Amino acid sequence: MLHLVSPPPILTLMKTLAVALLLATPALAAPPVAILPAITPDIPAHFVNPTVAANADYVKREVEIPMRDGVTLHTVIVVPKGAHDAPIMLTRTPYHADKRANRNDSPSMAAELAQGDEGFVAAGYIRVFQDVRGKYRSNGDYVMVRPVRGPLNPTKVDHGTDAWDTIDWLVKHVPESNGRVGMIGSSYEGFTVLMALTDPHPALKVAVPMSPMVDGWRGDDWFHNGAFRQNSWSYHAGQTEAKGEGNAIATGVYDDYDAYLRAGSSGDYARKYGVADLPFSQKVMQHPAYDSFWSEQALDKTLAAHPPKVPVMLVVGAWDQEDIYGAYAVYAALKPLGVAPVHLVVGPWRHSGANYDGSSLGSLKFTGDTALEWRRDVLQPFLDHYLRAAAPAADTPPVWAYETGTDRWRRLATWPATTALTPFYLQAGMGLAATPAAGGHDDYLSDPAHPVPFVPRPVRMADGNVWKPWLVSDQRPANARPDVLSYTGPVLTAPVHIAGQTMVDLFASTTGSDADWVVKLIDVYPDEVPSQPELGGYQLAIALDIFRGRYRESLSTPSAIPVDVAQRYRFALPNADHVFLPGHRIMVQISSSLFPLYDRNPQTFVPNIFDATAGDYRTATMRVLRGGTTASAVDLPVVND
Ligand code: PG9
Repeated sequence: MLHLVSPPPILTLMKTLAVALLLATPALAAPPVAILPAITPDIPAHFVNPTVAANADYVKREVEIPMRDGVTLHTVIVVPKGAHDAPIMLTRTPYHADKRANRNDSPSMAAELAQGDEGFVAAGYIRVFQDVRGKYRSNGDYVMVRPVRGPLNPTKVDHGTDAWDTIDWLVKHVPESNGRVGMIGSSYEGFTVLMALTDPHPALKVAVPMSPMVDGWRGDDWFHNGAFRQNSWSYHAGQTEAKGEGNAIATGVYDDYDAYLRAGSSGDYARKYGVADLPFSQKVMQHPAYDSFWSEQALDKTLAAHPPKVPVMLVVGAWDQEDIYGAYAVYAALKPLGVAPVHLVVGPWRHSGANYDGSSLGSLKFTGDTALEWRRDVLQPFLDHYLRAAAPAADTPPVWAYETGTDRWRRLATWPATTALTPFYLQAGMGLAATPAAGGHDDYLSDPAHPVPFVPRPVRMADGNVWKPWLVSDQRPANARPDVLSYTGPVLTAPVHIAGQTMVDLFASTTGSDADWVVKLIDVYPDEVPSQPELGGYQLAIALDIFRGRYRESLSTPSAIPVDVAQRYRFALPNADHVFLPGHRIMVQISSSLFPLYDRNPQTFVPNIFDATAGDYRTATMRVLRGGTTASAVDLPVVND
């Protein structure tokens, strides 16, 4: 046992005196320089944790790959230990390559990389992530979705050349590779995959663009049919305030509905919170219409003009809340040309949902992990087929579509499954039927001071739990509003299967001189759903979109709507493959706002809505016509199974 014994008080006193004497006598003190320890830096220039590195089943290399103009791009290469003759999967990202290659700090490559990469790890692939030009650790200038070389990009470089130079370097400098490269990525990363196809390196053997941004005006990130998606402002802040990650917009207002409404026009919001000074915000505000700035960078058109000889699998979610347009547009552009195999996969997913767990979305539950099913059963054999010399032929479906409603994957020969359209006409008494009504109209007052919220308030667009599943959120709150018309068909006694794009054929007038039209095709569930009671009476949007009336005659040249004169608005809703089951009803909701996701239409024609002033925002009576030569309808792509 240890006994602690205090020293006798006389000894303690002597020691204290000795120390005091030493300090008080300068002649006896050591020179200060001699006793100070040397200052050495504690952060090494480069450090790889030797324990992690030794135990890991992979090796991570960081390289700066030179492009043809001398700019270097930061690239992270993750190689399974012992790999040889391995394919390379490349992702080019504006979202921080170091982070993309590091989900967890783990000695296991599968745990280190993202969930969507698990199949590649199991298959022994080399995984590569690269910061695009100008972002994070890559040099050069960042240009938002840098257009292809040409009128909008007079430089010698674009994502096509950068991908080419990167692939060329990889196949020459990664000795474990078999010289075959695939590219994969979602959204912006899907856009960079498509851009690589504008100038494909011969070693690029296969491409998988998921939810790619293709046309920022028609129906992807920035506008839908001319209506501006206001969450773009916070995207500009995050992406372009700095080379690394920018800041969130600090509005000091919890409810986005209030923040946007109080600011005035969307341009006023951008000016109020400083993001209008960002160069890309200015470009957007200078190009509100579908002019050459947008149409010449629409990638479906670029690729159709120079179809790549690389097999492609386009992937998109049925409820993709960010880029629901592009994958189908590229499929429609490339498939008929027959230059290389083009496959389409549509899962019951949100934006980029293909990379995560696909067992559910919002209130919807599926029969299994649909995303894993796709990655394991379709994607991996498809990739192996093109990336491994001795892989067996893959039986890849031309189109693999998850039929919602019946909840099953289906193998289709092509998309859409039909081009025939079956009109469902708006009826008196808020009905919906196969034959046109006799005539008449329904009116509502659209008040820009009280726009229809796209999700129930308080609206928090930055909250992923709100944002990611919003397209499957219950539409009953909108249905309850007096400024939303809801036309509902009878209870179905037989299934109605649609597979394609619903066309809106709306005849309407307004007391204003501009107007937005929001149309939602909805599956109304039975009053009771025994297997999932909370779905009783649920109003599930199958396809919805907004159309800015000033573009009814020309997408590039807006024109005022003549007051009180019926106009025809014909536009497509996003694609859907859905079965309205017996016991359900089909509903069409029509309204004039979807706020604050979309900016408000002032309902007075002004040259540029970003510059609309308070006095321009006016209430208008909207009139939806039924019957005769102005029989409003939704034309459904009904499939006769
Ligand atoms: N939807 C995002 C985006 C893509 C391209 C341009 C702007 C935004 C994304 O998820 O990457």
